[in-house]
Amino acid sequence: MTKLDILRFPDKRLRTKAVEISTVDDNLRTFVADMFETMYEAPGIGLAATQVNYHKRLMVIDVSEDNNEPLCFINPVITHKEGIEVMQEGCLSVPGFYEDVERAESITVKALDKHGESFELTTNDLLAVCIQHEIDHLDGKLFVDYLSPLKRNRIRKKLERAEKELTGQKNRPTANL
Ligand code: QAP
Ligand code: CO
Repeated sequence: MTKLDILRFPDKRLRTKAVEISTVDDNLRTFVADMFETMYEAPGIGLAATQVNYHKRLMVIDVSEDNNEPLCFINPVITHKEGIEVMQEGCLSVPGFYEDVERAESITVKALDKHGESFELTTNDLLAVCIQHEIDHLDGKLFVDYLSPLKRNRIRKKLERAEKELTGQKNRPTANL
């Protein structure tokens, strides 16, 4: 089992559009297990492959209290959307920030499971919102894209500063005259 590194906004790699997966094999299942481990340890309720710099259409979700309802979606496609719901969202790639986002309240999604079997799921509320959030990642989209440019830039600047402090690459001038 391997815990994977999660890319953080505004990393450009989060803007990559993921490609479809053609074969579901043991290698992929190992990667899926690593994604679940990474998500549970974060802890988070959803993780898209894009966030761990793997640009294929794969995401894992578990919105249960006890982390015992793992859902794996390969090549997910939303086939139906209904209603509107505003929910406060966060993201492992945007740590520390939570904002209201408007999405469909109820959806039907079609995907392959980790055995390569096709399934369809109709759901609402948190799970429906989470599925839409994770599919956005596979298309290079983040929840901050739904916010005003002002809010988004504030978040970007705070995360850029935090990143510089973390890597010790703070670019300070040697002389301030
Ligand atoms: C997406 O997000 C989601 O800021 C999944 O410091 C979230 O798992 C969809 C997390 C809410 C719908 C509603 C965020 C962990 C986890 C943070 C997550 C943080 C630590 C976010
Ligand atoms: Co996210």
